[in-house]
Amino acid sequence: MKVLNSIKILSLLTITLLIASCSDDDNSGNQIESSTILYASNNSNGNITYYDVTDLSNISATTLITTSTAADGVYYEGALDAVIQASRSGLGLEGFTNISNAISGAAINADLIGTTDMSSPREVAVDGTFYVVADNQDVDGYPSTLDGRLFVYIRNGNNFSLRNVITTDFKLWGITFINNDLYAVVDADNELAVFTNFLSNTTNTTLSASKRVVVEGIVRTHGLTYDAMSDTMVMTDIGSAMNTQDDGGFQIITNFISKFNGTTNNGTLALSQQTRVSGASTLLGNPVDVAYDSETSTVFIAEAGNGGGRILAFNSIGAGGNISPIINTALGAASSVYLSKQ
Ligand SMILES: [Ca+2]
Ligand SMILES: [Ca+2]
Ligand SMILES: [Ca+2]
Repeated sequence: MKVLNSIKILSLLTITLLIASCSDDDNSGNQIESSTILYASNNSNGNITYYDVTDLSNISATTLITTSTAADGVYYEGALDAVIQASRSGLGLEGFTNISNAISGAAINADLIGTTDMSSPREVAVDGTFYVVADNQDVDGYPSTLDGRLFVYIRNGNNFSLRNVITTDFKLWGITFINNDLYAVVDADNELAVFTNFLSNTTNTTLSASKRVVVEGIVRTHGLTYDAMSDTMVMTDIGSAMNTQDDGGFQIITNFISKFNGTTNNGTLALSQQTRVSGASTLLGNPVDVAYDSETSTVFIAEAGNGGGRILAFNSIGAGGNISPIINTALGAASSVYLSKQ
């Protein structure tokens, strides 16, 4: 019996080894398998939801319970396996490490924390250990004078410390880095601004944009994202903030750097150089943030208004127009999205 058992174990071991070597063979020559994860924040309950969107026809959602009741500016830091968001109830950055190990429905505690300096934090843009947060609270008490603030934090270990605050002469919402330059939407308007070498401004100061261009076709922009691999910028258009259901859209700008650099300061980037998606079928009312996957040419949207809030995705965009989303999943008062390949 003992011999027989040994033979069974040996043959099982052989089969296991064979399976292992087979799967190794299957993987050799192919790309390492990776997951595509979309992180989302919301202003309905402040929890973090992430979606495995590796297979767009079979997405799964994980929700993690935070102590915040409203949040924006979600970001994923791979080195820490951490989700960071700007808490609109706590008025500071908060981060949650080892996020992949958390089980859906679990309450999570912030272990990346910092000072609570802000009034109305929105989008977060990250360059290395620098975290910049756009705050859209009126600065000087006069809403008629357009302004906003960019809070520059440095992450040191598990702590965010405020380095300096830049006051802008236009209203803020979405921001993103392209190398050393910080691009910002001009909220309540149809313009895109850039601050070149933004982080070289190390003191508390007031700063005008290095350049602003009108993005033709947009009524009121809010969110933006840039994909360096494909040199693609995507900007959202909320139309009227009062119409939460069907007057929104987004515009894709390919060969972005040359088009932006080729437009003069205060000049217009023509709609004919962009692809616009809008219309009732899109379910775009107030699309407040956007992410882009150039591998699958997929645009992901945080839609704050339509149906109470949704996460939407679009591909096969072609010439744009009134196309239907390929993903439409409810997320109350969705506020931001961030895409990560892992
Ligand atoms: Ca003001
Ligand atoms: Ca709208
Ligand atoms: Ca975002």
